[in-house]
Amino acid sequence: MDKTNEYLVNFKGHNFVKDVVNIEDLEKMEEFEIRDDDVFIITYPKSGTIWTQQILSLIYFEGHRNNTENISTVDRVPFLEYNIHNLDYAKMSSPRIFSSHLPYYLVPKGLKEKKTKTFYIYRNPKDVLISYFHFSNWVAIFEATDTLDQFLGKFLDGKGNCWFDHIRGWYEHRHDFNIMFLSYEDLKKDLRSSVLKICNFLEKELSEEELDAVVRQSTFENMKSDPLANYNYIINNKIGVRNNDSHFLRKGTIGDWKNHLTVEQNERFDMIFKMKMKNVPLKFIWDINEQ
Ligand code: PPS
Repeated sequence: MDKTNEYLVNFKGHNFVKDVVNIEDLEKMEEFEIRDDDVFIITYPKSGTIWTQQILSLIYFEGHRNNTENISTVDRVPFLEYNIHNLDYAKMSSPRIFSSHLPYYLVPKGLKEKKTKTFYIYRNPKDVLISYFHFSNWVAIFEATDTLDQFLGKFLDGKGNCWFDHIRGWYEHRHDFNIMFLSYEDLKKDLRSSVLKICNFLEKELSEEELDAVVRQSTFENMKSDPLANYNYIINNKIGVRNNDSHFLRKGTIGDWKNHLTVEQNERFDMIFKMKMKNVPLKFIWDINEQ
């Protein structure tokens, strides 16, 4: 374990947020006991984690299990490596759903038995960058960055938490897992079809009404106004913020990067994207009007 800076700690080449990670959990991660009916959501930060947490928790819990209506999404679908509420994962009843930002090489090895279903949700990295920039400057446990240009430099350099390595690693090792790749933009462009694809992969059949309910409760507007479906309460009251004007669900759209990146920054991004994403044939959508 290396010391990286006052906000981060590095474990086996990957940076973790110091205030919310427990290194002992990371040390035991490889042996973490997986159940066949567990479900995992894997994301690089700011790629649609909470959205997928909400969708899966609605598919699994609403109407299917009692007494979950007052539990926040983050506790229904906890983060494997950031157990902020000290839940006893071994005692959770099945099916358990976990989310994680871990790179492929740090996840529990039981996932490689390929019984457990895993989703990899990805988002075009220019929107990830902008979302991450705002988030880091808002939440006190992250390192604030003065300018977008500095943040862009760190993002493209990617030391310790590289978007390019994360997605490439998961993509190139996809055959080791029972995994489905789905993009944030797919969810945004056609939420209903995406929920259906998710249900198919999970082998879950919902009635039309149940499907409608999942879609209705997973829209940006609904989640933004539902305190259980966004982290505003936890972040504002327990984690701490630098300003009170932001929200976890900020814009929720495709192409916000166009409002922030200069032509030069965009060209720099494109050049590195082209180089680092060679032979990764995943489709990216950069604009809300793109098909
Ligand atoms: S985190 O911190 O990694 O868990 O963040 P994550 O949840 O992955 O990403 C947050 C961004 O996802 C957007 N979001 C949504 N967009 C559209 N519809 C819905 N329902 C939705 N829910 C979350 C959220 O607004 C963040 O993106 P930005 O661009 O900052 O708005």
